[in-house]
Amino acid sequence: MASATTLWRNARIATCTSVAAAATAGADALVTRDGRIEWLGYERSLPASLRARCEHDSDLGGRLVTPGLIDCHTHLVFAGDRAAEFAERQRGVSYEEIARRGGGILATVRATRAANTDALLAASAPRLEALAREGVTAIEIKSGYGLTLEDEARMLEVARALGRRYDIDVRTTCLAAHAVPPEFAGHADDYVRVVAEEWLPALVARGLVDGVDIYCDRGAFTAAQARVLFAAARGLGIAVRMHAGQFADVGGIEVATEFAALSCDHLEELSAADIARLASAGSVAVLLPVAYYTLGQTRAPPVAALRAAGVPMAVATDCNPGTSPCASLLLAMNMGCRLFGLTPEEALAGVTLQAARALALAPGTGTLAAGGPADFVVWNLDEPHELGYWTGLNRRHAIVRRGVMR
Ligand code: DI6
Ligand code: FE
Repeated sequence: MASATTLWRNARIATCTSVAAAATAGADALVTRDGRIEWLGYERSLPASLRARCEHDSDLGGRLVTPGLIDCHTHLVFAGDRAAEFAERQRGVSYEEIARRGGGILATVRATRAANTDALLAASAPRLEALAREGVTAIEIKSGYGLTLEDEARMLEVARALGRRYDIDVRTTCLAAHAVPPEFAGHADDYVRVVAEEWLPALVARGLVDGVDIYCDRGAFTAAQARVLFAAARGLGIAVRMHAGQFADVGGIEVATEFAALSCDHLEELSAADIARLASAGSVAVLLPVAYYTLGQTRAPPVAALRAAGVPMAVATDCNPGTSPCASLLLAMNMGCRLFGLTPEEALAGVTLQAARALALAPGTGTLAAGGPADFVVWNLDEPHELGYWTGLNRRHAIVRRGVMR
């Protein structure tokens, strides 16, 4: 959509072009045209010729401006809920025990299969809407509650439809390797082979897949199974990512980094050798503090070691009905700080710069810089660290999407 040339002035702009640049305002004005940032800096140095071309002038009242937020790990398309399991867990039954009894992920698979596509969309929409209200302009959405070719396709179609409805950039991830469906009970290897050889090519051919993920953990899939899936993904030219180390280190990171995974996610159980692997592969560590909180886990990801090794760290909601019934990226940022020890600037960079990298979004996305997309959030706040500070308070003032305020 074309937009007029606009000068946005009197702002405190956290450009988020680096972690340090997420700590403080580094500009007070920007000029947008045709959905992109044409110029950014301090207004006093705005060239007169460019100012003369600006058709609109928008005074942002000294407010904080950040890039549009990016939630780089969600499972927000699903039907039903698992509040009854929450109640069971409150009585002392563990998440893994509930899963072994056929609850957990498979309970949501039953509900999702039973919902028609309209119902699935209607159930999922409020979650995306809540994230959008917080200034989320790009999001990753996984399949993984269908576990048949057609039900996985429906989930991915719903994810794409939600993106169109809310004008949000959606990246879809095939997570058919989330759990072994009842049709393949006891035959996980066969299931992974069918996903790799039949479903993935079919879903890719239908244009529904931007990335591939596998739940590689105790009680889920093995590193050897990840290798089979990732080899197929590579053959199709599709990027990979991995759920790893949420409960146990089962050797997944070695495989993920061998396939240059865009990200490895969770990472509560992560060895020093794997931190070095992430660093040399350039994979993003996606931290999911709300899942950690919901499950009452006690071993946080090794954030200090990840930081020291220079591994980029992103933060995401993990929005899902079992371990993270949460549709607030601001809350995830706060928990990333308080539970995992991130600095506020790491948390902000984690939902902008680093989240964009985890999704391999177009250059400039997740930052504010000349040439990049004009997607930004105007906050009723002064300083970027206030974003990680508040709990349960959304101070979004306005969202500018492709240069248009809405
Ligand atoms: N890790 C998680 O935290 C979610 N999936 C995954 O691989 C849990 C999904 C669920 O319990 O429904
Ligand atoms: Fe997840």
